[in-house]
Amino acid sequence: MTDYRKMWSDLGMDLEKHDLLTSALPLVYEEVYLQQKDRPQAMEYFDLVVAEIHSLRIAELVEHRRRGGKVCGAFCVFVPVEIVRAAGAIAVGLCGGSQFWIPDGEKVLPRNLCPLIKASLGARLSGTCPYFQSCDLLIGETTCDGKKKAWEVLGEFAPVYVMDLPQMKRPQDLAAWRKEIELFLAMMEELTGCRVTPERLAEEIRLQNRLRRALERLYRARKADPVPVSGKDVLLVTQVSFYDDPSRFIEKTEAVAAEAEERIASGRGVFPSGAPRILVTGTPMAIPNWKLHHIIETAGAVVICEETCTGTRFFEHQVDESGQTLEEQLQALAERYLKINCSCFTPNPGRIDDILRLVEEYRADGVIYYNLQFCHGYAIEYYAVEKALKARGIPVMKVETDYSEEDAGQLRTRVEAFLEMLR
Ligand code: BJ8
Repeated sequence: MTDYRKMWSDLGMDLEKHDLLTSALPLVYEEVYLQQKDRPQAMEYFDLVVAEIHSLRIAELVEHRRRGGKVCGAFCVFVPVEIVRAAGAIAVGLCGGSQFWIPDGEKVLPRNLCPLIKASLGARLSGTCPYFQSCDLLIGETTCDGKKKAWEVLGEFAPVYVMDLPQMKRPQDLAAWRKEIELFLAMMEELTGCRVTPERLAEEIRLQNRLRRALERLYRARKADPVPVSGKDVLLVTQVSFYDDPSRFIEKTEAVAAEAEERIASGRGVFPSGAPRILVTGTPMAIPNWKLHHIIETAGAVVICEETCTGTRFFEHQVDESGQTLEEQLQALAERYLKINCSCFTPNPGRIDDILRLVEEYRADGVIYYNLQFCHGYAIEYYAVEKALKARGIPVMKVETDYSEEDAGQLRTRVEAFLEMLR
């Protein structure tokens, strides 16, 4: 087996601390993933990705940089990765999903802040995340207040570029966002020394659209009853999409989707037909945050869709591929990305329409509203979401939680009571 310690040490990582982080993962993964029954065989690839999470892909990033290429990290699905790649760089998602990084994050950030932000900064500060260590540039964005202020702190430890995302969706906001993407393109060209041509950008737009369609295909399979693949497995696939090589990811995801479709044809499911079907909506779940899905799916229900940024908000809507010039392509990118319904927008009625549509499409029996602690945007938006769901008689429950296991027992009790009510 290859020894990656030299690679990690060359990346400036804290090896002792890193050992602590990686020693816990196999046990958790065994319990949450490997003990599931009758998983699609094609999930083996994703098991391997997790087993080698800090090695195989990192070696590719290191090699890319050795050849003079750049690596950019992003924290939000608003960052147009098509442009990053068209400029010759590799894009990786960096959102922290582990409790391990919280104490380091709290050294520089308030404790009463969203765990995703604290873990993301903690990952950088602790020197235990090789993805952070491999990045030449970190790309932040002005979404929630927590994130946009955290970039100022992060900027003391690494180069950070911030994209200014409008908070409304009026025509002038679209124009401003288009301009922002144009500035982003110029910055990327300067960083990499590569010109973004319409041909290269068209290629990356097509590739990212294919990636979106692969996820869409896998999600479509979840509409069946019995459901052919667990919510946990699909969540993992989506999480991996943020940092895997896009072409390889498409191939591997298509393989899981194809297997799921074969199962549907033969009526085979991973949960019994009639198991309560749960739609999860709310804040993203960065790897290795599998907490809520694990509780739901070990309580006899199945997660059939996520209206989150590690779910439909990431892959819905294609970028129009007909643009021939950079101007047209930038417009198409701006339009597509501004369709994402994050709670940082005011007002944000599109998200409610999405949730209602997805409940119907995926035949959900109930909705669990997943709110990371101290995420005010999503917490406040619950008012409107609950009202809309209740008006249609769709049961909904809100859970507010962090990355720790402290409230797992309490959460389980609440989820079980909700499922009991659905039955
Ligand atoms: S587009 S959801 S990925 S901002 S959970 S950090 S909002 S306090 S992650 Fe997000 Fe982009 Fe929106 Fe999606 Fe802030 Fe809330 Fe934390 Fe969040």
